[in-house]
Amino acid sequence: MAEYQLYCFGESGNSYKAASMLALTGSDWQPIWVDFFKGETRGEAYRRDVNELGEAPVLVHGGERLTQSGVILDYLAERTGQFAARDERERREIWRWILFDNHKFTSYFATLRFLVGLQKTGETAVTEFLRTRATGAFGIVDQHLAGRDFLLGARPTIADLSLAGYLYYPEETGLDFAAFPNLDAWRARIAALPGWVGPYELMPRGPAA
Ligand SMILES: N[C@@H](CCC(=O)N[C@@H](CS)C(=O)NCC(=O)O)C(=O)O
Repeated sequence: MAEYQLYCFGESGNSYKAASMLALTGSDWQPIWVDFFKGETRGEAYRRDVNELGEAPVLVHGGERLTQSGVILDYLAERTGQFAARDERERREIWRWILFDNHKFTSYFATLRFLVGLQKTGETAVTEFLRTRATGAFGIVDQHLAGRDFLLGARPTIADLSLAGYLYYPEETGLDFAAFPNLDAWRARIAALPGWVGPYELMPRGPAA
């Protein structure tokens, strides 16, 4: 059995945040596929045995079971010493971006992609609202990245892996990356790191995918 087990599924960018960290750090890990589209995360057994929050990702490491991608990233940074903060100030800066990611960046963009790209809802008031909010969050990150290679400066950290989690999926969202040149160059810089693998190559997808 591998050292780390990750409950995940290919379409989940939150899972991908953890999976990409495991890949980029050369960790010994194996995915455990979660059948999200058949409702596994909403089932009683999953909430009882895997994650009471009813979400993926979940990282299992020996006797540890961790949930929330930010917590998993922090744990792996601490264990591997890679993509980690070098001091307390950096640690706070990393958490500032991870919290922004979870609240404003991933939350709006991932929901937009889920509705437009996966559920194919077409345009609605909800998708219009989400695209406006995602565009605002993208603009903030794009501006911050002007003159910086990565969120904290010259070196990539788990903050970058958190925010970039949903930026490699091919599904349509109606959001144009060309409008955010710093963000677009930054996601390419992350994809050029040694050991980087895209989400659908790294994590299993269901039989219907
Ligand atoms: N803040 C959480 C979000 C996790 C999350 O929303 N995961 C989704 C998949 S991307 C999920 O499992 N949703 C299950 C559900 O809503 O039923 C994290 O970063 O881990």
